[in-house]
Amino acid sequence: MSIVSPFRLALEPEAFQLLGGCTEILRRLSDMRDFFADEQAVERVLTSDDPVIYEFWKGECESSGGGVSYGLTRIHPGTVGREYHMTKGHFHTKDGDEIYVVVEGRGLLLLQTREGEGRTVEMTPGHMVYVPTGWAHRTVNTGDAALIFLSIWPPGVGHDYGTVARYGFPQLVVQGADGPMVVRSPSFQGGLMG
Ligand code: PAN
Ligand code: ZN
Repeated sequence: MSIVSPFRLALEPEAFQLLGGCTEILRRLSDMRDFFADEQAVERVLTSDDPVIYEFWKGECESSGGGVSYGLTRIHPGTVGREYHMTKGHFHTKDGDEIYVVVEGRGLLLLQTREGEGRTVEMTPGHMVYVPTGWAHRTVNTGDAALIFLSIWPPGVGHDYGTVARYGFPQLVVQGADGPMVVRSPSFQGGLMG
């Protein structure tokens, strides 16, 4: 039986960076070719730059109680074409619920089932969002500043990015004349995924 000591951690990228045992993952635009809708816009940006779209830091506490996985994500503000910066998004490969807690910034959480049912939830500081088992989730930064959020999920839950790369989400979040707009993705086919 492993014994885990209690600890406290600031919800800031710098604190997670300094934490021993935390893994840092950096997603640049070139890593996200299959995820943004406007392929021409992606290639246009990549001719001169390969910006970091988001970073996340994740750790795991192992204990006899089953443990817990946790991560802090920072999505930088901006758009690719008209689509706002976002995470790749994934299904969990095993059953496992997740909680997101918004620390700063503003955005939208896109959710979908394997049957293609979509939901959109606002992300604002001081709020949590529950992601039930079976719902793929992608976070979009619709603000002018970084969107930072904490996520907590059960250890051993794998991340399936391939299904999202192949099918996309039903919703696209794009910059409109009066701010962010959620529109139906023209390439989304629906049907059973995976
Ligand atoms: C989050 C995500 C994190 C990065 O910790 O992994 O926000 O998004 P992608 O994994 O889609 O690149 C989570 O949902 N963990 O399960
Ligand atoms: Zn997840």
